[in-house]
Amino acid sequence: MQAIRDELDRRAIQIMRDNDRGGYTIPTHGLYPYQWNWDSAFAALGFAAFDPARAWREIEILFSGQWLDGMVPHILFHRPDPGYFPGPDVWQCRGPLPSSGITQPPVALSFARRLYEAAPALGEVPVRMLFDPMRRWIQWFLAWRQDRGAICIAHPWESGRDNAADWDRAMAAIDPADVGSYERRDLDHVHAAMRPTKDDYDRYIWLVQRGRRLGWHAPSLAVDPPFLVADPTMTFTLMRGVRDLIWLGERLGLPTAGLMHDLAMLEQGAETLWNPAIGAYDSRNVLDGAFSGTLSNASFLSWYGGIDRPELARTLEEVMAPLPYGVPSLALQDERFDPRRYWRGPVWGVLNMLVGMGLEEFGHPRGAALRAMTARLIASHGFAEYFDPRDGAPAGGGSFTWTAAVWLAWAG
Ligand code: 2M8
Repeated sequence: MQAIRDELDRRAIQIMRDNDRGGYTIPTHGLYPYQWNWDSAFAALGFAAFDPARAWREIEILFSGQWLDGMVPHILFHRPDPGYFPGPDVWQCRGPLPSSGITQPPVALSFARRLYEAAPALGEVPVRMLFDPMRRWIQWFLAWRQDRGAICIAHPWESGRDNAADWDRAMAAIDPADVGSYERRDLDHVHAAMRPTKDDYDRYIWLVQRGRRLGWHAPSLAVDPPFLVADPTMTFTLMRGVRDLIWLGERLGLPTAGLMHDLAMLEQGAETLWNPAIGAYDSRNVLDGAFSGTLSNASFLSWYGGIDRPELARTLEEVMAPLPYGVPSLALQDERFDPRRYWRGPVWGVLNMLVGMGLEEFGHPRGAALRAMTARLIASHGFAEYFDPRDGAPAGGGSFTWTAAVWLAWAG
């Protein structure tokens, strides 16, 4: 058993090293050749297991792309690579580095605390350096992505759960007739049945074209937004991030004024995402006020955010019961469940980890079970991007950084 573990550790470390581009890590060769925001945060946790200084470098480079208004982009295009669409020429953003014009779930805030706790002497300087940038990112979320205290996405890519069923109705309201022609590159790497559809992509690109037209100027983008959905992924990862930043500030004597108030607001915001009809947290379309009625893996992030909810534990039991490898990105019971299509059914190591860590912190036995299931999944099916939740068949890209990181930081 120990020999198998050691071999998996070795393979995971090798994947992290192979995907290291010198201070930042790509998610996987070919399909995703740039630095992605939350992938990088997970990468940092993976590195922390064998090279803590390299772990901080990952986060520092991520923040080197922060915009003047506080946003930390979802992709940093350090070196041009024609193998990914849409690249920097399509986004046309003007940050300190070529980047996309949207953000991603701010797990980096919380993982910075984990890195610090693992090695406080090494972490003190980076935390002092990153503290104000981290605060400014939080303020950006509250200024430009907040509705009734919940945190919204202005593009499906912001949630990280790109084609989740959560956005179906909100996406249907967009008419992308004038999007023009473009060439997808993802289908060169992964079978179309495992990726978002053309209807999805037309809308993704149409939203990028709108942002570009408006110069990625946050106040202009906020006028009559065509897509704005309050999302449990964003709300709970930011809530957790604020908690962890308060913890770091108190520990190091850094200014935390205002953060308690932000936290209280996010806790109220989370209440607006509770959908009694599904007994779980749900996405809420800000433009028409309607819940999406979707049980996703993000529905169970409240423990990670710091909120325990007994009714939610019951719903989690129902969602996990028929499946062997954890929380699917869409419940099997949902008629839209599609076991290989990306965020519409497959199980993802990263989401299992966030849900599981939260449950473990509250002492729920399901947390340890989820960790064991994730370990079994990776041990038997490798370090894929995501997996069929029924039999664990690997799907999407291979040799994936965040799956390796989940093994090193949590499951293994
Ligand atoms: C996926 O998203 C990108 C766009 O950002 C894509 O499909 O091109 C998502 O799974 C996202 O959560 C992830 O950060 C990214 C890189 O792994 O890939």
